[in-house]
Amino acid sequence: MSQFFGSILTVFFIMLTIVMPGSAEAGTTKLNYANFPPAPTFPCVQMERWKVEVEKRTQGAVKINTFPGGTLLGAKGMMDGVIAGQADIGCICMAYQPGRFVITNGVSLPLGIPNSKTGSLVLFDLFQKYKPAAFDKVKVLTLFTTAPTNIMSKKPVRTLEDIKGMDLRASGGAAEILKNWGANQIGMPMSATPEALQKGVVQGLFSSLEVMKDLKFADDCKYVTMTNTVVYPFAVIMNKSKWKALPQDVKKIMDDLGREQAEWTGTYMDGHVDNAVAWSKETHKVEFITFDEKTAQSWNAPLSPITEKWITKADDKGFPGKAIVDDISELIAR
Ligand code: 3IO
Repeated sequence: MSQFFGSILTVFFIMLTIVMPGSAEAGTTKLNYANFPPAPTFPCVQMERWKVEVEKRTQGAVKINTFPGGTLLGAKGMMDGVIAGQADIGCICMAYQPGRFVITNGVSLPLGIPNSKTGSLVLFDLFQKYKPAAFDKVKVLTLFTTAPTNIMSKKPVRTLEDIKGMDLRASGGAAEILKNWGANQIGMPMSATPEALQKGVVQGLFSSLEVMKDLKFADDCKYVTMTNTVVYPFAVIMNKSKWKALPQDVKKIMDDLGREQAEWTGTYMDGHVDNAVAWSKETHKVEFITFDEKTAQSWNAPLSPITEKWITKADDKGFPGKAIVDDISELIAR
């Protein structure tokens, strides 16, 4: 008798799952998304926006659990951690491994990207054109860049003399710029910078200005020198077998979101930089140093060999250096 009721119950539950395919647990895919900097920073803001959009557009079939602040994977271990499946999705800054991501780091050359929206779309379209082999082991979900970089420092930097030998933090293409200005460039991820600034390991940094507010650098850095130089490139990557296992309609939703997310992030970044600049002036009395035309020229002159040198190095590694630079310039103009 109990066996009979057991069978009836089994049949009942099988029927229940058949008639209720959309029921809460059935078919829910859960994905872990790792990020290296603290939650208020722009890579995490765009992560939360992507999460909301994916959950909405898949009508709850996909649930994203976000891990800001390096709680699941840190800056340096992000790429290999996602390849190994320690996180399903991760956000990388390509500038932290310039030798590994040659083509996409081309956007960090001094070619005149004016803002984050342009930079993000240039990077996204460059990636689609070249499909760099460096990403063969992952699925790329979206890409974006920072706004152009400026010098944030404890002491004022008004002339090239002022920056000579100053311990300043930057990575990738931005690091090359600092070296050519004669600074003592120190490389480390953004996530390590607040402590380095507080301990006096560095006297400032070279990055986009929204961190003055988001990471409270305005507490230590009372001076900003406006150079509006290169951008930092980012990618959001997914474990390849996790991607392959997704239902076709979910893949399409994520693919369709890729370029839109790049543009959203760029637009958010540009607006947020403006906010952070106003906030730094008003609440922290930060001085913003701008150059007259003649001084600007003296700062641009040392940068002219950078692109040619990069082309030669890329060629040596088997990449079409000149074609990449020409494509970036053309994408910026578009
Ligand atoms: C960056 C990285 C993490 C959080 C906020 C940020 N704003 C600008 C960057 C660029 C970058 O990766 C860096 O190291 O300056």
